[in-house]
Amino acid sequence: MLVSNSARHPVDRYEIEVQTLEQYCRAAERPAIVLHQRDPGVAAAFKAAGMPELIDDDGLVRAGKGEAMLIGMAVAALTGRGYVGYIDADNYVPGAVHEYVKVYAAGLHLAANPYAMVRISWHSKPKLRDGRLFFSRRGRSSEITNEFLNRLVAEYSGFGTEVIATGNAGEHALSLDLGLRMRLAGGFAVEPFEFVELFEQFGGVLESAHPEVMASSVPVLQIETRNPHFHDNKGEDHVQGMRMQALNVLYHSPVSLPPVREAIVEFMVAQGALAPGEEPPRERIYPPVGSLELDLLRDVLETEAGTFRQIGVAARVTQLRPRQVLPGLPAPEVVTSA
Ligand SMILES: Nc1nc2c(ncn2[C@@H]2O[C@H](COP(=O)(O)OP(=O)(O)O)[C@@H](O)[C@H]2O)c(=O)[nH]1
Ligand SMILES: [Mg+2]
Repeated sequence: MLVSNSARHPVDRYEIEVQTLEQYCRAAERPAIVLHQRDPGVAAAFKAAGMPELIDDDGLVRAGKGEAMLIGMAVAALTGRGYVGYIDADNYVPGAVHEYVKVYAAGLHLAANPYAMVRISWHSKPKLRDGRLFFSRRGRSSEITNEFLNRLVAEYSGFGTEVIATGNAGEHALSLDLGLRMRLAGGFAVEPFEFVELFEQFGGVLESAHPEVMASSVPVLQIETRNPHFHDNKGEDHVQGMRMQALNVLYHSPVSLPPVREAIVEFMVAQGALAPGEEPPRERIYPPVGSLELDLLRDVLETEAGTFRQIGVAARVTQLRPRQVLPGLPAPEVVTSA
């Protein structure tokens, strides 16, 4: 599935993406679903399905990575999928993506648990340094996010740890049985918040709303790949923004502890990202996708979202049934449109 937020003017980049995907689907005999995040019909569908929080002042779904991932998960659910795996769109090496997908499948199989997540820890990120490629083992944002997540784990366990290696992992997959129960954060807070949300809901510190998940535990498999992660370099400001979004969600979590909060504020002030005495801002946290009325979402997507299309072997997509995972959701129906 492609959830795009690419520009449509003056060049319609979205249309180019769709054409490329159509060619791929024809050659590979694979189906795909596409939509544009800023299609007014997509906003109407999420509003109708019960998530008005996703809509901005222009009446469209907010721009942001977490928002795009939420759309992807909802569409996966309404077409009957059991799992969702995410791939960033700015990867320069198709072979690396192939490896991610195999790792997802292997990890979810090995987990042997209905509530499982696989997160990719890439082997290295190449950077240009003095005209040479340097295969750095660490990412500028991940390093910080992981450090503070590990600090939280260490505060609880009493043991220093580096157990969390994938706080910012854009490449990750999970079962929908788990995903539909999780709240997702907006923007670049989305990946680190997944850990925070797992700690909150299933960490055993707060009471869980899902005892059935607690009973089986939630394995998170962090798997290191062989291929380097070669992607678009968006510069220092982008990295700084991403780090702070990660720390904001960790700071405001009810499972965060005073020493961790203090260390976060100290770091932010030292970075010039926070004035002394100020509190870190809050990120947007959306309700679980499982709370959406999926039949309404589908109806409005089909009737109002002009960009929402199924490509390729249509029959294989359309015959799937929406999942009914959480109690209280309306009964699933067969998806009928092509
Ligand atoms: N659909 C959509 N995707 C987004 C948006 N923002 C970020 N992304 C996706 O998130 C990926 C990661 O963002 P990027 O800026 O590359 O961050 P980095 O790789 O962590 O430095 C991008 O490659 C996009 O695929 C958005 O507003 N909408
Ligand atoms: Mg990137």
